[in-house]
Amino acid sequence: MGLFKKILSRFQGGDIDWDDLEETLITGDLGIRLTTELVDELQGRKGKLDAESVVEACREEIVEILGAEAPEIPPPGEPGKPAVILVGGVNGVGKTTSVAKLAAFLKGRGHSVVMAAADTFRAAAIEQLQIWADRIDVPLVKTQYQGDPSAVCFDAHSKAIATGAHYLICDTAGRLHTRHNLMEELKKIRRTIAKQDESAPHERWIVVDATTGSNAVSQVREFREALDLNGVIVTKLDGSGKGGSVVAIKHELGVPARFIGTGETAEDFEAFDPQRFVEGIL
Ligand SMILES: Nc1nc2c(ncn2[C@@H]2O[C@H](COP(=O)(O)OP(=O)(O)OP(=O)(O)O)[C@@H](O)[C@H]2O)c(=O)[nH]1
Ligand SMILES: [Mg+2]
Repeated sequence: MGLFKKILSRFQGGDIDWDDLEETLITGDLGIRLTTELVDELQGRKGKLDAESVVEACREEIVEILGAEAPEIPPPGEPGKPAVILVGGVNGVGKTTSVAKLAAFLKGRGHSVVMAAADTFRAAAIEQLQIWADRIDVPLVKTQYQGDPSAVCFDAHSKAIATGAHYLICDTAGRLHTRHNLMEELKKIRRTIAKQDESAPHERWIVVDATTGSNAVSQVREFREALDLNGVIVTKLDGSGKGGSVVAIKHELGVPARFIGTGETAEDFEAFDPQRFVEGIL
């Protein structure tokens, strides 16, 4: 049951139980800070809110945080100057799958795409992306296991430039945001990509798992520090997680959601739409 339907059913016909509302919002992964702000704001409003209007008010507040307009799809690069999308995140959140889905999404819009297999750390990772590359028919640049991830991205960037591709999407190894040396490696990948185009990577995104809850905020905080993030992909929204953490992420860290993953196939992927997202969690 959606977060807000739950609130509604609890308050049906009665007064609003603010503690209950607070608990529901926290359970929905909006985080303590945002929840407290939201509840204070609603309590401070003139005129009595009833169960219906408190849900509507929450909905409006959340849409306002997310921004009513859907964030733009990254524009394609010019020939010889591909748009570069660097994708990071902690282990197992869905980075590789999302890179492939995004490649298929952009290809489906008529663009040419190159992928880089810069997760050289996990033995099966290169093979995993190669299988995707064959399936969606997108060229992949890779190296051997334990190769240098920065060098793979550099080579892939060269190839994307030489072939006039519109986009380059770089997959990276899962890394804990608390591991300093691994975060430094990510910065190095970014600097290496900038060598052939100082404006690249244009998009620096983190993938977060919708079922992770409020730890997602700390993940984004650390990756933002390393990569100056400008986007989030939220995966596994087909599972039990409502993805409320993206509201806290936008509110506290200013990093907007860009795409969502809703399953394991290439089609289970769409551009983030704040209005629809809020309907979904309600
Ligand atoms: N249900 C569901 N499963 C997903 C989604 N995205 C990814 N997965 C699954 O999650 C698992 C991990 O996905 P990967 O793409 O390998 O994750 P990763 O972040 O690249 O993992 P590492 O490279 O090991 O850090 C796989 O079984 C995927 O099929 C999604 O949106 N919904
Ligand atoms: Mg991976």
